[in-house]
Amino acid sequence: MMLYAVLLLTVACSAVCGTAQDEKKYRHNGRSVLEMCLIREGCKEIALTHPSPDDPSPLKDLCTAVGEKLGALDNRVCDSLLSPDNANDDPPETDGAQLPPRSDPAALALSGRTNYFEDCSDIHTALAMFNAVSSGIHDIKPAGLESPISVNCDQLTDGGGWTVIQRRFDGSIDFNRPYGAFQYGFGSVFGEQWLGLENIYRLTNQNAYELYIELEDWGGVVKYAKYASFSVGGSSTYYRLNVGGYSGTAGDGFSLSYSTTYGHYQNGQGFSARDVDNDTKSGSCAASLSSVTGGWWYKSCGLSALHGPYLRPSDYTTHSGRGIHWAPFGGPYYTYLKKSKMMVRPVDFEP
Ligand SMILES: [Ca+2]
Repeated sequence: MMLYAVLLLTVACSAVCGTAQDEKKYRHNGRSVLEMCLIREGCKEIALTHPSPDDPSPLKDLCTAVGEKLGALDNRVCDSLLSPDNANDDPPETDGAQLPPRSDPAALALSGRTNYFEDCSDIHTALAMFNAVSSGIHDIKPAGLESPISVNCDQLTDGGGWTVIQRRFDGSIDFNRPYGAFQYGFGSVFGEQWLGLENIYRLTNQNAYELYIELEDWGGVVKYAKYASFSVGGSSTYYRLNVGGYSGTAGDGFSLSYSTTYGHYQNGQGFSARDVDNDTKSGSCAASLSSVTGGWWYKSCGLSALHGPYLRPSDYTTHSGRGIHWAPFGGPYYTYLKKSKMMVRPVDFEP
């Protein structure tokens, strides 16, 4: 396609294609004039292939956002730089099929397989192309989903590229819900949210993913737990937890250091909620008021439960049960934390 053709010209045409005077006049955010011209060609192609305002190409939004800079480019300069006459006589060895797909988000968006990015790491790559990396809300469509979903992208934490699957920070959303609610998600991308097990299953099974959990207590202490591998199984497994490779400062709340025969080891457990009991305890961890509560991957029961009631310090009594709970966090608030955020990213992501 056209975009590949112009990208190939990048290989063929060295930096000497433009004059020094042109470089100074048209350079933007550290990008060469040629790069800016290539970006503009990509945006033009997207405008042609996705002409309808209702046709959702994420790159189209990006092109609009940088349109003013692209519009300042001199057509004659771009035409000259992109002219085949400027290409080397020797054609480049590579061809489009050999380019790594993640290096060309425009081509990905145009591939016809989907107009959407698969996750926030792809969006990071696309934003980086425009020197416009920032966190924000985007529509993505993980492989296997029929419709896009709206998600928060964290492009700052630990190099960015994270798709947020859960966040709680003010207690505005009730997390005491039945299994079906956890299955399909609730809350809002603009506030507290649970993305839904079905979406998380699709998201974490299109690639090898890692998990980052950020937690904050009522004293303002922020800690994290990172897992080098994370996915959930499909509905027939009750969205079984597959997690491994802990590192971080908050401690391992999935208790992977315990023996698999011990009651706390949560890896491999199906998801439970107040009306569906997949734990190994007599009675239900998710429905218990005296211990942990809320939908989660329990065994008997475990060291974590991030979907308990939203308890402020003033709400907490010895009889109030546990709220947002991550036992190894430590400190006075570990059983009723103030904020939690869970997010996933492909393990091969490179900021
Ligand atoms: Ca049980």
